[in-house]
Amino acid sequence: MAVQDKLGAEDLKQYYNAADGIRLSPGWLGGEEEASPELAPYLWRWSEVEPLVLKSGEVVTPDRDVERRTMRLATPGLKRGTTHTLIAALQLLLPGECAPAHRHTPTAIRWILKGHGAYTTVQGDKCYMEPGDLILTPSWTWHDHTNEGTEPMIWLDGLDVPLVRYLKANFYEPFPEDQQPVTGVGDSVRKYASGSLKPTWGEADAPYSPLWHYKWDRTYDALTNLAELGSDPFDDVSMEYTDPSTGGPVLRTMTCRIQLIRPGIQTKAHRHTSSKIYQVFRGSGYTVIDGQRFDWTEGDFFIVPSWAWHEHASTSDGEAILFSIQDIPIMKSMALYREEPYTEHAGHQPVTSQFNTGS
Ligand code: 1HN
Repeated sequence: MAVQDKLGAEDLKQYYNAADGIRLSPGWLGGEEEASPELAPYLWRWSEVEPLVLKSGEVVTPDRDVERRTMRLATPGLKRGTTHTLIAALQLLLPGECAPAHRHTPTAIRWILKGHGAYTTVQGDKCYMEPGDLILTPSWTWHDHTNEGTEPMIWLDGLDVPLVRYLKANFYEPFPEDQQPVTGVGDSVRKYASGSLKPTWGEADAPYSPLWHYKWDRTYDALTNLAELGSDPFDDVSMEYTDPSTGGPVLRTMTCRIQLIRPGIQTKAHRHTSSKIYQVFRGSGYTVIDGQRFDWTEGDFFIVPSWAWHEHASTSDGEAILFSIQDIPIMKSMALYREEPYTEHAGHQPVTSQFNTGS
């Protein structure tokens, strides 16, 4: 190396020792800075997850100590996270229970899986949860969950906790009462869910969508209408939930997507710089991730790490619907988002292995 030739071996050693003594590290000697852990894709089966989530009802009760009864999707290689930026957890709320009000800087979404008769209150707005609904809890908004029905309620929580912790910006505050005062019922839906119309007054200037409840019937209508018109080669009939005031993603750190894979469709492979957590809302099929085949069926969860090749396929006897959260908005805000199509083998990866739980 040219620089080293100028000093004798002894002087060079002294130089490095002196630098080390005052905590300077020569960049030209190589070595990596701290990096986030390498993640392998993973899949959780609903048939295995659901019984343990239901059983968690016998283990703890949400109160001011426990706050939330959640079971996290804990990816191998991470301590408690699901990807390096996001976590997903299954939350169970039994009839008559209330998960008390609080707020935190991490942003959350709820993707409702099972049950009826429970609601989440977000900043005073009571949102009744039905399967297939998406409910947002943007950064620093008050939220509490109550089940006034007769069935156990289960939903998926998605949060950007690992990212916010890494950025040292994690703050939390409990609300003085278990429930915050209710100021409206479904008001964000009534004001903003029409999509193409919004009130002329009270312009929201919050850094997130003023609509925070996306009802399943509208979502499914949108998907089936789009299915008649077109599709994406990598994701088939794929839609992004949007902030009606900007047309952009619903949250600053996470975007939520819903995609319908028509019966018998196999998409082409691509990769992009975002991490993704999927829930199989309906149907069955498989996803090939970096050459490994992950077979999935209704209710399963799986992750696709950043920059991993992936392609999806549904079985021929029915449509499949995948919900996902992805950290694309972070990557785009830093101009770090890139995407690449897989060009060999007509766009399909050779399958070299098959995922089994515990493998
Ligand atoms: C949280 O506040 C909720 O409010 C759910 O329902 C899951 C996981 C990690 C940190 C905070 C909730 C959470 C969470």
